[in-house]
Amino acid sequence: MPRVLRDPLFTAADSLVLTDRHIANLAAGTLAAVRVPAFLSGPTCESAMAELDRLPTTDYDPARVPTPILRFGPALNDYRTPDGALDADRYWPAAEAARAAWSRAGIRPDPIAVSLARLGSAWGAAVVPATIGGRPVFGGTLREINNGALIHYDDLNREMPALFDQQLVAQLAFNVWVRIPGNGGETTVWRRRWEPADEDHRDAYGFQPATVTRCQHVTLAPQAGDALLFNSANFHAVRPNQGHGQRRIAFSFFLGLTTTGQLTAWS
Ligand SMILES: O=C(O)CCC(=O)C(=O)O
Repeated sequence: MPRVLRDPLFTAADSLVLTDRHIANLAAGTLAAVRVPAFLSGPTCESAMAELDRLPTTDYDPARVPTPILRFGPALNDYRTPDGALDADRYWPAAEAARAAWSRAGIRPDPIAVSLARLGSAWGAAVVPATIGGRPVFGGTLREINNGALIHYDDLNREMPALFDQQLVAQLAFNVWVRIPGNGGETTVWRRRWEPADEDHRDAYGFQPATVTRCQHVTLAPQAGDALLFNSANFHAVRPNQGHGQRRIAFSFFLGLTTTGQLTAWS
């Protein structure tokens, strides 16, 4: 049997306090993930759940994301043209409509605002929206992933190069859950990034399991209220909920570390 060599730094940290060091290590690619238990309080999760029905939800583009994932708020890569640009005519009206619907829903406390403020105080400077031609993009989708998510990576520098006014050196995924299934729904992050040869193992927006065979990984099963931050250039996936009628609902956005040391957010 070949010896399994492990990277001792690629671990999942559990921490009540999120720090700038966590964010820096995730951006540098050494740390696998940081989970912050009870990032949102029980009442904040419950009041968000009570208001969710007021938000207009839609599926991702089924041609790109065949597993049903319900979401509120536009995700930039659903508005990607075949050459990696933004379909601005479709994106901006959707972004404005989502902003208006979010403010009409008036969810208080606002889980996105609370999350951005905590991330900003960990980093020591406010998180600002990423911009395109000076115009802030939408940040803060709500996603219901009950049937899992394929093994995939998210790296805007690769998917939509030079889209933002800001230049990104790292991209992190932030999720905070307001509902979690009793069984299933774990998130796995592999110590493995995309390579050109992986294109031979594409599976819709994701990649076949062989892509990550024998790669070191961490698997996390967050509870409602917990937040999870990881470097989204690492392959990651979500196990389907086990059992009927269980819901897995998170507020989520990406964080980008820029060449000027700023944290930007988008969805
Ligand atoms: O829901 C999760 O655990 C991760 C979702 C995901 O794929 C992402 O945030 O990029």
